[in-house]
Amino acid sequence: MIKEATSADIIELENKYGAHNYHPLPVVLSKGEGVYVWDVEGKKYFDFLSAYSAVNQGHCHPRIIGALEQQARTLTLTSRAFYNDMLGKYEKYACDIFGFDKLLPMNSGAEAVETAVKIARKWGYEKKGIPTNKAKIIVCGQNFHGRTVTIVSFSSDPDARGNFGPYTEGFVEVPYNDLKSLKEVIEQDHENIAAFLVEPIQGEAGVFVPDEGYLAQARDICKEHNVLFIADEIQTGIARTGKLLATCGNCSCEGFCEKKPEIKPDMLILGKAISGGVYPISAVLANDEIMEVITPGTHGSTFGGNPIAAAVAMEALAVVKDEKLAENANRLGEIFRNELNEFIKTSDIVTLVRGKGLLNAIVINDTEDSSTAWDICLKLRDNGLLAKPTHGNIIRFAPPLVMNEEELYQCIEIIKNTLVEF
Ligand code: IF1
Repeated sequence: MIKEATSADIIELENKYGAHNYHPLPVVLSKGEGVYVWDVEGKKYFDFLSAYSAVNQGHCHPRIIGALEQQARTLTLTSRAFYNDMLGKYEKYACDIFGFDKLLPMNSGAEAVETAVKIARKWGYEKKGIPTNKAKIIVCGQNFHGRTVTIVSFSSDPDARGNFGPYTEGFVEVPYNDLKSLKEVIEQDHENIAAFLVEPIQGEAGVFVPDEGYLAQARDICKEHNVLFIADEIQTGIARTGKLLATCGNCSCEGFCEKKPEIKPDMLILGKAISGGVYPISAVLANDEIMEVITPGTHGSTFGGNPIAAAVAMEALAVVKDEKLAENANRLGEIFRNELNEFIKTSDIVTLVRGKGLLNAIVINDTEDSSTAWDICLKLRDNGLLAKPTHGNIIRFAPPLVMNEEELYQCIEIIKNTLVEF
């Protein structure tokens, strides 16, 4: 009888034949359904990472898988050399939901960020009149926007950018959540600044939620100086933070929004959960006066806007609306933070919990370089819940948004019972 490969066998295989660009938690998953995943030995876990907020609709959502299967057996890829019957429908559907004139379809998040950088620069030269090759884009310290050479050129993380030079020029860094610095940098050089690129909540940095009003006032400063406000909602978007988008501000619509939320960005970048984690899909949305700088031959991608992506994204977005995932994320996020804040009063292992909707993190009361957060995640795994530290002593908690209250309370119990062991 052929021995089934064990987790150890598979880890060894990946260690030998795979580049070591990750240090995964030692658990080997082979099945996912809703809020649950199973390892190769059949052990069941709550997924509290959701593939970095890509699986907001839950693992293998039947409606999204159905759309994938249906399109996959019909027409998978035409390239954009020809039209296909799915792309226009998807572009309209998404533009109506998010309130923009146009969508440029890409595949990975980083590709969409690169696309937004290219559009901002081209707009800067052709519409704002910035002298050629002088365009600057403002970014935030501790940002994470992807892993291409241009994107890591403006990263402040030495691991992400080290030894990948020479770096792309034209980026200026300001501290996150600091309006004074942003205002200063824009005022001293506004004629050369094309855009401000920002995450509404900094995910990888450790789920930093900016002060109330930061995004709205940053947006106003940009508008005042004809600087494009670009929101990278690849991680915070698609209902994760308790609203359809983190930049929906106080608007509580489920998309298809007639109102223009007060923080409406000039360019919106989406990825991850726009496909429900079923297929790599990303997009940049903007209005005509910005998107029209893109003309035939100035940008492209073999798979960008393929029929499967169009079918999957429409269904994944419909699920968000039909199952009221933003409302659920908002309600469950409140419960999660309240319960963890109660726990913190009686524990000295956790110093704080922060987040919005179901994008939360706890800060462990130990040094950045301690292994405590990692050890806690190993114990959480043993206790049936999967999460992973972001940086050092911060553990991110981001379950699928389809979780119900009873499941959430079970997870809170697992987390509390695990933390008391430290
Ligand atoms: C890794 C976490 C990081 C993103 C934002 C663009 C991208 C991401 C706001 C690029 C991707 C992933 C990438 C993964 C770790 C994970 C992550 F916060 F989500 F956990 F790094 F910040 N903008 N985030 O979060 O999208 O090209 O990956 O599709 O690279 O280690 P991508």
